[in-house]
Amino acid sequence: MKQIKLLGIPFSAGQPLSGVDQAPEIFRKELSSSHEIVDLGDLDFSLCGERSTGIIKNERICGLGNALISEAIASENLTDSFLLNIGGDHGIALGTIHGLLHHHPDLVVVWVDAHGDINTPHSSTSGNFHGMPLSFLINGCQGREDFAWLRKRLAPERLIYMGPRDLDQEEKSIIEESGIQYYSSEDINKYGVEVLLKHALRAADPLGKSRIHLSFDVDVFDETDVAATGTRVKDGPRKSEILKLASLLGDTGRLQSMDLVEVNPELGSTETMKETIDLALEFTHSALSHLLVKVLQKSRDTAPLFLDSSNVQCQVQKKYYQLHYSLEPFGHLCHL
Ligand SMILES: [Mn+2]
Repeated sequence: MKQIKLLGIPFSAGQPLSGVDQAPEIFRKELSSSHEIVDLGDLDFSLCGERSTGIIKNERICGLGNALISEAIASENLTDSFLLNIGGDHGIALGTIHGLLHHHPDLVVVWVDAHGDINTPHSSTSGNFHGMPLSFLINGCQGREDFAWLRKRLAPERLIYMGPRDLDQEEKSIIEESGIQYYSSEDINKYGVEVLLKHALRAADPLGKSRIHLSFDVDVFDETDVAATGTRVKDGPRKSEILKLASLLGDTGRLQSMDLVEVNPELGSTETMKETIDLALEFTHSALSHLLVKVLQKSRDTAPLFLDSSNVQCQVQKKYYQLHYSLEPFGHLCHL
């Protein structure tokens, strides 16, 4: 049976607001009451540098922070495990996916988001790194020394967008030129996720053998449904379609891992903040439901008990990853 490993990634340097780093603690508590979780603890970004301005804001923290995330995931034993990464802003997906590519070089990534997150440092108008992780995954370090540790690349044909509707002009060109599969919020409402996902997975992975990573940004939902996130966008896809997308991915049997990002408990009223968290949880439960069924079946096999909070264990394996990157050994590999 697959176990769920939870990695807390309280990272907020990819955007300007505080609060998004508090999400791992909240979700850890909520999820461990309903799922059997192996808790890997939180990553610590305090040694990754100081906040700074520049073409990429907080560039060093974003670069070295993602090196830390990648190393933590690459060195984790993921055999028979589902990895749940809880951010944090979406900037963490550079590290999570880079780490996963170490285990599965042919990984397919389903990016569920209102945005493209594929700006280059030069095309970005804000300088916020959470709008750039995909450009580093696809293009490598782009001459930035804090990203010189990047080794793996995500092939554009293995990336699938679901739900975007707020892209910069240059992002549109990048997506078009790279031939990345793109299903907007409008497409989802028109055709439904089931037919789109089937088509997309067949194109990205014709043999149907690759593992799938789900990178879920809560801002994919309509702005009226998610008060507690930093960059809300109108004209979102129907809630039911996005929730269905999560369970369909689980049903493939190939979903290996998931990022849950951009929930900011400091935004919205007490009530609307809670609604955002509940919606993110509902999505996560849907993505994990195929695993939960197995837990239920197993408990029935072994004892005539219903699964309730009294027999769900939260196994805590706190690990403290140390940042052991220094820039020097990698500097020469970064083509400036
Ligand atoms: Mn995003």
